[in-house]
Amino acid sequence: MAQTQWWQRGIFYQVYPRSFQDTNDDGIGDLDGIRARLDYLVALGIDAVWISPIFPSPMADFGYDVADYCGIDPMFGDLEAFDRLIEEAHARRLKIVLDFVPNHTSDQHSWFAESRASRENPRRDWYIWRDPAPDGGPPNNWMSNFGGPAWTYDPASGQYYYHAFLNQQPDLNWRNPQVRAAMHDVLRFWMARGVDGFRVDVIWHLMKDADFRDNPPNPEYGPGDPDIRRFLQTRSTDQPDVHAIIAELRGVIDEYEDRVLIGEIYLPIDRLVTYYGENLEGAHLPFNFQLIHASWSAPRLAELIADYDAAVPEGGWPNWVLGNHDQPRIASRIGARRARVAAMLLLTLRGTPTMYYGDEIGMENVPIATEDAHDPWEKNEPGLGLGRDPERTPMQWDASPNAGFTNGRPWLPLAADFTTRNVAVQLEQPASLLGLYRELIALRRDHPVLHAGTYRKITALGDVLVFLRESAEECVLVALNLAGTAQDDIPLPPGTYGRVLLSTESDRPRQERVEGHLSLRPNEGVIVSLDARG
Ligand code: TEU
Ligand code: CA
Repeated sequence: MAQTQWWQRGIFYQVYPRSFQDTNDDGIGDLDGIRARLDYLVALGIDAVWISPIFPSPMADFGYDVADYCGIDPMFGDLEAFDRLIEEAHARRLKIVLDFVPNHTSDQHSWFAESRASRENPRRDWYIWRDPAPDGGPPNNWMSNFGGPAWTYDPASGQYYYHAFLNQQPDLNWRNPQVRAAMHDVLRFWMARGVDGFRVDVIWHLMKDADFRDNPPNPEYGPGDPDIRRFLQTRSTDQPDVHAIIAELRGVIDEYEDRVLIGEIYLPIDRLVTYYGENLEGAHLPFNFQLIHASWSAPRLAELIADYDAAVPEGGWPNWVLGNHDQPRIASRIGARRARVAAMLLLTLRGTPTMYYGDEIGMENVPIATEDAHDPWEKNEPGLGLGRDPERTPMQWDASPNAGFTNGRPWLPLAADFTTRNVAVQLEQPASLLGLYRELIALRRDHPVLHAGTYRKITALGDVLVFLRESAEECVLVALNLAGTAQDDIPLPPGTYGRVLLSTESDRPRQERVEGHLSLRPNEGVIVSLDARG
């Protein structure tokens, strides 16, 4: 087995800082709160914490509208609080990964204030300004991801500026070398402070068609779809020249030792894997969201896992994401029972796993009425179920008021079930989802084959997904029953017998010997160590 990097062996855990832990009773999580919970993360067994944006921001998109890349929003703390967090995390051998949002700034960023001041301003070209179409309308048909046209008219200077997201999030012009240099310095600023890497927001958006040609219509667009689905984003995103930009970012990352570059990319597999770079000079980990969009059946999962595993280029490292702050909770997508099987899948697949805070205790979407929505997407395109507040609710720590998240009024409501579904309760119950996550993580650490071995698809037998992880030292079989009925006839590979290392059903005996066939209960997943029959 070749020497692996920490970001290949390890497990990433996303913290949405507003909702993790509040320490000053304003109802919003903060950096001191994350620091106060580091021991929990150590006990869970994760290796790296990715923190969604904590920079000064008017919070039009909850921090994804950055007004100063080299500061901390007072809501979250200050640079001293950040340094304390880094220091205490590193003392526990935890890595800290920040969210870098290079595609757009806040409209309150001083760069944009200068840029919009006049056509002659030296920073005019730092953003994307275009003349109106002949009829006075927007320069082309590009739509905003959060509804409506992606162009906003500036009457003072008579031009439109481009924003792939809110009009409070103007896109930077990455063709401008000054923009690139300024943003490279931002990465250096944080790495010099000890940051271990970055998750790069919408990295596939950074370059747009140089001629700003229209996007083609999307033949699949239909009623109930958000505006962004009207057109295929073939001109506004995923341009061939983005890879040179990313290679430059990677060059900056590589100026420091042991840092990681993760790219957020929503694209089909064949496009996604181009973000490793032709010669692996791109992102270390282009986020793989296949499990988020998959229909949860064994044949479908077997197919997409095989497709992805085969598409990752030689020398590139795979990764898997089960949830994030933009997507419905996994427990709500597939149900509580199968969330246990999903945990086993995430932690036994080949590739770095990324977990989303609260998924380890089975947190579910919390219904938020449109009139109570915070998420601008829900406000702009109400009632389509697009809102992302439900998966951003406060972490459920214990049964005390507000789940131990805050002594104030939480910015989003707590789940109704927090007195029974919380960290404190589940830490006491080995059979809980949290108990299972901890065992899976420990197993992944103790059995290097689970993070470093090859992947071999065996088959999808009915609704049972079966695969092997293999290395020179060990061979492990994973069998996941996605059906609500028992499955009795899962054959072991010829000439082998197995010992059960772990089951999602806590009362299944460890080290149970299996010969010939494996029996699974409804929604049961097992990890079996295989040996040759002597
Ligand atoms: O998300 C990018 C993105 O494409 C999302 O709009 C996604 O498509 C949507 O949420 C539904 O899947 C990133 C951030 O993760 C998100 O929170 C930000 O709002 C967005 O970029 C703008 O920075
Ligand atoms: Ca706070």
